[in-house]
Amino acid sequence: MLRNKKGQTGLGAGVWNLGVGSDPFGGPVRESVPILDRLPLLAEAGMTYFEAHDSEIPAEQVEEAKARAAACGISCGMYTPSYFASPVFKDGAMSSNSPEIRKLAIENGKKAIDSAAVLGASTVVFWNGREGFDFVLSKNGREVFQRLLEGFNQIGQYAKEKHGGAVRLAIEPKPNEPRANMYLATVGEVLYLISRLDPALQHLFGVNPETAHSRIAGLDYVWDVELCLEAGKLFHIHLNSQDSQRYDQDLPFGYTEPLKDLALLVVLQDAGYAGIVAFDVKAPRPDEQKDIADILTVSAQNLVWLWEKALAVDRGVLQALRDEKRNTAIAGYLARCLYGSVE
Ligand code: XLS
Ligand code: MG
Repeated sequence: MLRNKKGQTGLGAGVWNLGVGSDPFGGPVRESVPILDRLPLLAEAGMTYFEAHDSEIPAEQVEEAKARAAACGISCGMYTPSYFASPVFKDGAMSSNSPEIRKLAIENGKKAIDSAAVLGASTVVFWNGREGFDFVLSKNGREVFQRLLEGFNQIGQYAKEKHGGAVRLAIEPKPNEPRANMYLATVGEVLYLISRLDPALQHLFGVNPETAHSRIAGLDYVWDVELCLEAGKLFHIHLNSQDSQRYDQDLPFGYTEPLKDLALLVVLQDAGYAGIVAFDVKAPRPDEQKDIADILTVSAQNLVWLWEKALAVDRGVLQALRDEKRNTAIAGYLARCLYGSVE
């Protein structure tokens, strides 16, 4: 629980965070925990909300998942259509060159909204997955943008008519992986896309920034989140860490850049962010089966510690240093708040 937070104070995590440890170079190293058996593991790790893809908890299973989650005291915070796992989406979903595949992607998006409503989740995330290209000119980028507009407009219209805005839609940017280049690569690109959607639907659309994805793009995640907040579009957030600009690592939150994480929490507190704070992390390959949830407990512990430290940051001191144009001293003050001081 995040003390003095506005709105939802519990933490969330994905059922996919507790995977079998496979990577592009090797298969599973742990037994696969059946998806619904991961719900009690998330609850024991201190999560209030679980998140799942339609490929993990399909529409036919949502009632059962809801009951299993309720039995261990958690609920669905976010649900999301997988636009990456099935071979049918190997060259994109809503951006595909094939009209049948685009249609299927839109249908899956609508179905995910219905499932989210049954689960009681207020947010459906659209991660760009395989929306992208490995070779230039394999798709016409201008047409792709129109396809994305058309797809999201149709999905937004459906959400509005069927659920009257009870389910909000958050697009999650990522610059690469699994594709060499991905459409909707950055927060700025997603905000631009939203600004081009049907004005009557734009209020349903927001962003789910992920700290590591900004880092993979070489961007600063504090500014990315500030930009979402300024636009009134921070609908959800995925926290994790990234050890430099390489492959997507999904390391524990608070691990690589604690000072920047502290600053991020100051920003969220000052903006009165009321939505769910969730982790998108990955149990590392070497971790034993019995320790599979360490990635969550470490992330949660780091977050709670940093959240408390962020509450203690004296905003008056920050403002005074800003007024005095002492930028380096601001860095020093944050470090002092983080590391403490030896008097
Ligand atoms: C992958 C994404 C993914 C989304 C949900 O990099 O972060 O896990 O959060 O599809
Ligand atoms: Mg994510």
